[in-house]
Amino acid sequence: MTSTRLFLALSCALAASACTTTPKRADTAAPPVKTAAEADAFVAGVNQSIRDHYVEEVAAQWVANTYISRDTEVLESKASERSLTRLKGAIDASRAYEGAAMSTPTARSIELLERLSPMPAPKDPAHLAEMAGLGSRLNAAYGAGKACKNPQDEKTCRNLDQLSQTMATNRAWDANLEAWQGWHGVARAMRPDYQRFAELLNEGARDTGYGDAGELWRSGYDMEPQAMRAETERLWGQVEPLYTQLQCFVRGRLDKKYGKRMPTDGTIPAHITGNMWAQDWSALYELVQPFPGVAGIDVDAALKRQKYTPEKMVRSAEAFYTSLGMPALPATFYERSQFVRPRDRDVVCHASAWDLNLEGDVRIKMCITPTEEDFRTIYHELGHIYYYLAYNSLPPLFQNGAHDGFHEAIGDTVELNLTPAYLNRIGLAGKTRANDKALVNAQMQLALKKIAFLPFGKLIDEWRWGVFDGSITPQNYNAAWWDLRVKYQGVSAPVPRTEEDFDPGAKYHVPGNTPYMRYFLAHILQFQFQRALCRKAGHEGPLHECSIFGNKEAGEAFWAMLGKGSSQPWQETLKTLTGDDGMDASAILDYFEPLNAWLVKQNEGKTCGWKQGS
Ligand code: X8Z
Ligand code: ZN
Repeated sequence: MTSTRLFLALSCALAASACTTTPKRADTAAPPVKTAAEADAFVAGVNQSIRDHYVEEVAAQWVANTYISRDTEVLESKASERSLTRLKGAIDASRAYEGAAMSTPTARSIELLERLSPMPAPKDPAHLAEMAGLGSRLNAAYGAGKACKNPQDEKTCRNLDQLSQTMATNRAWDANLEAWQGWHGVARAMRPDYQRFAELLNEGARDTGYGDAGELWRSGYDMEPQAMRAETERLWGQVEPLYTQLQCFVRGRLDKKYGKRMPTDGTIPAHITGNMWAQDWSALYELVQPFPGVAGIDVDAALKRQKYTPEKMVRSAEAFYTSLGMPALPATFYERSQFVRPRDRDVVCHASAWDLNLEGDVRIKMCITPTEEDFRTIYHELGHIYYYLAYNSLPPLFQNGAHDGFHEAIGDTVELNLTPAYLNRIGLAGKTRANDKALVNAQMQLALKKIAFLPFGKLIDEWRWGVFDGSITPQNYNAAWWDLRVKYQGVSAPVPRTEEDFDPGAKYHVPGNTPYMRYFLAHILQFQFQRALCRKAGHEGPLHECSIFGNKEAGEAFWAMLGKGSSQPWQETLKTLTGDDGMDASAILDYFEPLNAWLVKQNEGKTCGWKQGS
């Protein structure tokens, strides 16, 4: 699985020469010099050990996520404890190779080892066990979470799907507030566990040689951790003006609808964005559509009308990938995946993609309903699946994304090709006439997903980095969370919050311990990838009109990139596909220029932006 607690693609800069040395640590005594052959053998041994244990460990995770119970939680946490202990042993043993001459792939493998897990292991075995136990418990608590009017009566409970559906389909202020408060109430109980969990992650990070867990997470980008932080600032600076325009326009429409109930500080209350976390505003399209008379695209209605089953939705997404020349999914994918929410047990419904054996036993775990949102998420998940398949022939240590943002960007790139013309071609949209108004409508629809997400994508880990480095303390977990929500998103809490609340825990990736900056990076990268693929496909004209459906040249270049896994610094991988030297928001900005121009005009004379700090 891509967001697993076991494996994570994190890598560090290495010279591109054929032979290099691993950096020496100042605090270690002079080690006996190892030969390059010994280093190769060490790495081969680590790769073999990963293969030997992988199936059992991931099987435990799979059942813990698809059948939540006390027992599967025990199995998962014990498997994770053993796995992290072994990983720790390998990391410790790798210190003997510091300063030794070795081949570039071997040196890179050793570097990757340290950052393989976002859950670094404390030296103290009791603490390691405690950390693994908390990780499993938090994950299960999220998966099994329900908001109950009467906790004694199951029938009064609603799970996340049901609460989310209310928020997406019902525009009534009070109904949305009830759903929002219900789910955020679930997270309160996670607070003490999370606090302890964060302490243990930090202990593990320090025992591995990092200042704190955030520094370890930021070290996975082939650059210094502080340069990585600066990079996220730089990218945010590029896209912030576009986000501010969107926020301003959407807030104006919400002001019209909700009148006096709206705050006067320019922020949008989190519960009326159509999404539990205010990270995707697609559900507001009806309310904000620029040209109401001009036919928009209603994929939701088409999926329902045509009685799309979950499997049919998945096969439709698969057909896009195979049209690019990528292989058909193995039969076991359809036999073993979880497509729907089981009727009789709790599961973690948050969508994920898994590789159960590093050699083709790939699966997704979702709770699919016939909605456009789920249809698009399937494309996203298949991006992970095709990445797994493309790099399955590499050694396990290289079976990861070039960086974790790459992994998240693959399916999203393919999803960008769901243009009105393509949707028409597969029968999910009528014939749309291309004109300026239809274009602005279509761009608004996409921006409510892709642009609205950007500040959210950035702030989650800004919060966790702060928790890990101590600048956010348990006494102000929740207040700091809302400071960031206001600062970046211009989204505010709909009702007063206190430190009894633990609103970050309402978002899967916090109890699930999945680093989140990857999604911010992916939202920038996917437009870079799309621009490059469209060039390969010979597309001329504006980027938003391009669909690479059926294009084998683009497919080949894409597949070649996936096949590199994490075997080289991501900068090289990016350059080969795109020619770009680094991540850059110019592609996303170019893409949305028609909408941006329209928004700027609409917002003329308005005071955009919002007040920060209370
Ligand atoms: O978690 C996901 C994927 C699984 S890797 C469904 N995403 C983020 C989220 O839901 O918060 C995709 C977009 C952002
Ligand atoms: Zn993903």
